[in-house]
Amino acid sequence: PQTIYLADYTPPAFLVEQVGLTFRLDPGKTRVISKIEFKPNPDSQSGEFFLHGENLTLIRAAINGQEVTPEVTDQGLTCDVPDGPFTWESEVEIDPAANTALEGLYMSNGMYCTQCEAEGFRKITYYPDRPDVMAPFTVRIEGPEKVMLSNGNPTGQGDGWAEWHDPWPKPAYLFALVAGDLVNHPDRFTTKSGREVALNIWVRPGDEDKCAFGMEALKKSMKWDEDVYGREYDLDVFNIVAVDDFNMGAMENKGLNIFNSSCVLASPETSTDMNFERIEAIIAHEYFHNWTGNRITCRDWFQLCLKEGLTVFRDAQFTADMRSAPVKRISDVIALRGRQFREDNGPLAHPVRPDSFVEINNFYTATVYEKGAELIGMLKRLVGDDAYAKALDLYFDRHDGDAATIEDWLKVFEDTTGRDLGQFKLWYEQAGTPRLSVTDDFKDGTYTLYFKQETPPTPGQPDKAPRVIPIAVGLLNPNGDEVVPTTVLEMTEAEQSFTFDGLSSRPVPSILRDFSAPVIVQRDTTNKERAFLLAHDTDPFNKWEAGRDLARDVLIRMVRDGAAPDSGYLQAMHAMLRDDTLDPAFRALAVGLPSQDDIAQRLHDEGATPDPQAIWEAGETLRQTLAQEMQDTLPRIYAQFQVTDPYRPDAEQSGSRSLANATLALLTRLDGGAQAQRQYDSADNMTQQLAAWGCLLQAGKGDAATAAFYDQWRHDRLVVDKWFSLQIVHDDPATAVETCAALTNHADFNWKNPNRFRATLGALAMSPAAFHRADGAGYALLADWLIRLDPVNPQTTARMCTAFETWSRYDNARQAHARAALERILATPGLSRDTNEMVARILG
Ligand code: HT7
Ligand code: ZN
Repeated sequence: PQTIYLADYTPPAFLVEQVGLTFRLDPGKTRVISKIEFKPNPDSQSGEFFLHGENLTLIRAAINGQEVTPEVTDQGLTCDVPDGPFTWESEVEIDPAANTALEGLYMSNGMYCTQCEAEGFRKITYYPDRPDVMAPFTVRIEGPEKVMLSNGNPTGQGDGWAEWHDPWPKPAYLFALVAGDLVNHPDRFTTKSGREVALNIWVRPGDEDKCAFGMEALKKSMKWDEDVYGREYDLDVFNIVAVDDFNMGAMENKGLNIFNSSCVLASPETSTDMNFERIEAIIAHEYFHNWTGNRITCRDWFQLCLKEGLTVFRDAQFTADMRSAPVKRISDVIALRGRQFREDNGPLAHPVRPDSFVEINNFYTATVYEKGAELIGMLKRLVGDDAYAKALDLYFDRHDGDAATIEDWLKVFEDTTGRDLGQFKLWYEQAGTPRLSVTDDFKDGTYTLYFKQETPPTPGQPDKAPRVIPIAVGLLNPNGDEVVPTTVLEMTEAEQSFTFDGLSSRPVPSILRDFSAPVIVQRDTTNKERAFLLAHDTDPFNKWEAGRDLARDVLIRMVRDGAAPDSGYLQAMHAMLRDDTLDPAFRALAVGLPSQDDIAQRLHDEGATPDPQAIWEAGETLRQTLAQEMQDTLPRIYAQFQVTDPYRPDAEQSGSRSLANATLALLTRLDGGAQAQRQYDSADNMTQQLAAWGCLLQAGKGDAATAAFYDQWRHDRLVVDKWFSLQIVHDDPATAVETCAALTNHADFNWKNPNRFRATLGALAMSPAAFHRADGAGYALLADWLIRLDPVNPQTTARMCTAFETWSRYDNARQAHARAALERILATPGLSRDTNEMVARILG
């Protein structure tokens, strides 16, 4: 397979002035007729006319009305063209019903649907399918479908046809078409300049009652983007469609966002509080792309973080404003460490802006998205809030309508602030998570912090230069008062120290407040100091972090040294749980343990070989001990945080439920599931029902609830996904592989549906002790299914290969099993480019 390099970028030979498309819909043989106005690009040296095209049957082609016979390959076509502007016409036939890869035009439950990012448009018609070719689109759809949608504004419709015009020049990856038997949940929004926008959420009949929350989220997002970024919506309609078969969460097509139904449909009975929060965030994310992604797009796919990092950052700001900022920050850091640090530490590590790829779909990663967002956060911290706002205004002014680069992005900050961001750019170019070692010293009233940064080698990048790291620091007195409020230290050297004068006693440092940079802090400290910070730190993130560090230390000692759970930790947690001055959502997060994967990574970093089963057992023991330590408190907290008001998925109520449910999980370890059974029987919302069922499963008392849950929800595909998942996630690791295998034989296991596949095999991959079982059964089962899925859906297959990315940290026997599974996948005849690239990189 061919590797594409950022360094090889050249501008397109031809630009597009206008696109006209006609679709004659038919499940097995849809006709796509295109009429495209091309003009030579004065910035290009090449005169070669090349159009991408894959899996297309060319019926006819013409230039300026004259039939032509292009040279066609399986990648596209070339053709002689006249000098100057010309009109290209083609007619192709495609087969949406046979398109199981869910890329291009495909069918989902009888509905036509598209997914064009990154390179799906070339499966619809011949076109220069690259993001730096932008054009207005006019689309006519012909077919018997009740609803036929495309981008932009509707311009006409009649019996069997509908026409749309999108005046905003856009790259082909933002094209969308949806047609089917859909019903809408309508609403309206008036923009700040008075434009009336018709809003619709389109769903399958029967799902109408699950749209209201998504619609509110959309209106809040529209208002927030006006208020905070001054960005107004720019079309007369904004449509969202829910689709059951979708490879990712959602897609920001101009004026016609397409959503995985799991990321938009919500009701209290069928969705958890976490589902509601995620839906709100994804709706905001896709909406915010209208400016950061659509109006300003990426020059090429290497610049993906330009739109994704910024849009993730914006959606995080939105959630922080709508809900609790500290809880959002803590949850984001948990996710970042769980997915991005893991990626940065393994064979798939790559820069936020990669410089080469084989298959771009493999680069929609936590590094591009989440680390990309962290870079924006650091930039904002370094330049300050006012300069950030000015730079963003300049970015929108200067680049509206452009296909831009990271250089363009950094330049607006340089021009706004006069700062040289050359060193900051390393964050985009160097892979790997910097280790920040910290030591300190106190003498004659002066406190000194010494920092050293080091980034381990990553594939293709053995040596790293020091980066600029904003380190937010506060200092506390031994009595718990803050003597130095949050100060941002700017580290630019490999080793650097900072002093604080005039202190009467040695302070306790609170380092990397609010997680001011995506680094791993390494500091020898005592559990006494951690407990002190847990009790006194004024920075909510570091307060939580102190508890997390304590728990990690305790777990590592338990696994590595066979130590008993530390009593200091137990007491600190107990005090925190009882502290009614703390937000319940914060308490729920603080009482949680670091993930098994986190412990495995830390042990590996220390040079030890992690044993996934021992890590799981230590977690179980620690939870059991915590429950015993808190036994007098748990019933009170559980009762105190029962919500009696009608269900609302807001931060306040969901915070209470999360604490009550965290307490229930501990209580279950004491009462064997009696309280969980009562909660299960009386639950009137999915958050309560699912939490109770999870506790029962964990306690080995879940059989009746498992059957009842299925009977109650078998008609609801999104709840059935939960039913598949939970049985695996809460199973004993000794039997979870067999449970997963048995579920793949269930009549409802539709493995071609990505949600169901992820709910089942993804749940196994997310359960470290089960997936990394010593006999290799977890690896073998996943490999079997990935081999089966690959010819049907390469994107989802390749994505799930990441389950193997940590394989080399385990013992020789496990490594041999994992290698055998990976090699078996790699040896599969006809393996997709997507999966081939992933497995080859994972094997190293
Ligand atoms: N920009 C989108 C990324 C995307 C995608 C979405 C659905 C299916 C396949 C996809 N490939 C890439 C989603 C986003 O980041 O907002
Ligand atoms: Zn996005």
